[in-house]
Amino acid sequence: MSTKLKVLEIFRSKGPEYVSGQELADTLGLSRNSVWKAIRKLQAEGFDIESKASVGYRLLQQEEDLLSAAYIRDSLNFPCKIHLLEEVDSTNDYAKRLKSVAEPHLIIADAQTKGRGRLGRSFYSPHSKGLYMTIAFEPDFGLDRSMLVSTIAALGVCQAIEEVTGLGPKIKWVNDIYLNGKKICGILTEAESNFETGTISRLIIGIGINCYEQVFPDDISEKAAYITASSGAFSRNQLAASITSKFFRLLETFDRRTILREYRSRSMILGQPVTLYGTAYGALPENGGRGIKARAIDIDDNGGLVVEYLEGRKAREMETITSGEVTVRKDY
Ligand code: BT5
Repeated sequence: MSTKLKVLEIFRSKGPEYVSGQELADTLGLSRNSVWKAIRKLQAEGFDIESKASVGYRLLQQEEDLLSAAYIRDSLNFPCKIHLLEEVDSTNDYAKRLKSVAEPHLIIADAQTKGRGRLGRSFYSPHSKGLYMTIAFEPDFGLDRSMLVSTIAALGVCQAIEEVTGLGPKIKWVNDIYLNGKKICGILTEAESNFETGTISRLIIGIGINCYEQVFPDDISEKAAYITASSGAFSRNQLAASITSKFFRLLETFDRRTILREYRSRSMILGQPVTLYGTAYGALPENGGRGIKARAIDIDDNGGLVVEYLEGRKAREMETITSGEVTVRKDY
């Protein structure tokens, strides 16, 4: 971690208290001049650091949790091109427009005007209230591994939220993240394939997290939630960096057994009565579909959901599903 980030961490841990330059220098084992330079850099990046003669420095409570490409870049220990945008249609669409992603790209926007969900749905993405990011890269693995990418993304996001906020989120298959029974995050995984070679040329992992207090539109107000009421309680930069690091680490080690074990232990639907929606089961719930009743039994080795049908033609049969929408039944 760079000196700048270490200084920032100390400020965050001290809250409104001042820290003297000497204390910073002693804690970090550096000269006061190095500490001063780091503080100047942070100020130049927009961090509001107050200095008081013969007392020290403190980080003033930011009205907004500012996004900083420099902070994120310094937190990652591998090359990654970062695009920080004030507003964009969709970070996933921006990633598709990039000429090359031979080196991984991370696109983060403070707001999206056309944030997308799965199955043609939209994702509400207001200014400064969430983390809307896309990781785009060229995979050096084939289709077999790509099946698990969504699973890995959901797991990485959970681990990162836990690391940065101390909270324990759950996963609703396939990759919605829930806190206290409400959705705080959605993930949209897209791939561009090369028909000639039969390989995937680009993977695009879009992650939207409701970080801070916000008023949700009526159609989602019952099911959506945010992580915390106070803006600045944690840093979106730290969360973005942590998600990116964890995602690539899980992908690189690709320890299928460990990944699936942890994914299962974080699942909020295993063993539960659920309703399945999607192409094979009629219309989606928002279009009046009634779906089909089933029980969620397991997650298979490719991240598919093993279900036992509780009604219809296949009642009492088991099947693995790989797409669609699942809701936990409350009428049970
Ligand atoms: C998702 O789809 O939840 C995937 C969302 C991915 C969003 C990220 S943001 C960065 C990147 N760029 C994009 O354009 N997208 C990605 P799905 O499981 O289909 O859920 C969509 C449904 O969730 C909607 O139909 C609403 O019911 C609900 N929803 C919409 N906005 C929400 C929000 N902010 N929080 C919680 N639920 C929401």
